[in-house]
Amino acid sequence: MKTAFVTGATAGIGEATVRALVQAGWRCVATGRRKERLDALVAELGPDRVHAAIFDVRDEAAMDEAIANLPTEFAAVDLLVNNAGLAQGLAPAQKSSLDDWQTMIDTNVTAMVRLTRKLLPRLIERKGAIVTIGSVAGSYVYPGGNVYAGSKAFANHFTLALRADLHGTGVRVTSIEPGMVETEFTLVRTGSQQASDELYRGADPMTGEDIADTIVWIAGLPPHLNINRLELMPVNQDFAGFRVARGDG
Ligand code: NDP
Ligand code: 8X3
Repeated sequence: MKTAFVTGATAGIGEATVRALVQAGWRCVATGRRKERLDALVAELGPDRVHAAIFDVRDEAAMDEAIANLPTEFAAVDLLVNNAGLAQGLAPAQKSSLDDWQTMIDTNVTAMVRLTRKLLPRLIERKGAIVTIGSVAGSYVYPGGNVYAGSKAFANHFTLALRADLHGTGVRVTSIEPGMVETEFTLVRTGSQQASDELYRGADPMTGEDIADTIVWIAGLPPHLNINRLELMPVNQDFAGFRVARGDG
């Protein structure tokens, strides 16, 4: 049985990915800060299939401890799903909070590259795979996207750069770049369930399960085949965004 290491498994895309991978025959290390949610996943799917690693991805010592304490049967990692991440705020750059910006950089960029670097030797040994959840926000900007968009452009591009460095190792690397997925993402970003409900209302957004199924499909492809980038959107969202500001009001 193969092992996946899925970050951000307490909600949304990550939680759905753990369920879908287990259903497809994988065992998973499921990470996140909310212990009760990870405990519930273990209870639902079984301790032989899910190991809960409770840590804040921004805390390097806690990350090291979680990796060092992996039970033997979960320690040989075949698939890393770099999913944990967040947006904070939608204010324009000139009104944004620097603390929010730092949190996004620490989580979406620093923690993601750190964990990837720490797990690379295991992934190379197993000729495994890395799937990073970037975003369309890394390719198409929108007002208030600022540092979130920048962090996801980094995630998208770092993932492609990994492909180059891992040339010849047999490790497959994929950047998944979704548009609107209804999860806790907008609740976290805005702090408002109402704002979240309004954003998704009538849009028929993608679900965590949609992205999870895509990850399972990619992870199950034959070892000679690599999906480099995959951009997904709900049919009701598109990427046309040019604007003109006129001096005459
Ligand atoms: P959710 O808010 O539903 O889930 C985010 C997950 O990330 C949670 O499990 C959360 O766990 C974890 N996480 C956040 N910060 C930390 C931290 N400091 N330490 C450990 N875990 C952390 O959002 P999504 O499922 O939507 O987001 C998953 C990924 O998908 C993110 O990288 C996001 O940028 C990306 N994405 C989302 C899109 C969307 O429209 N929803 C579209 C494109 C990309 P906990 O809080 O328990 O620690
Ligand atoms: C999340 C998608 O469009 O809200 O990465 O930025 S979007």
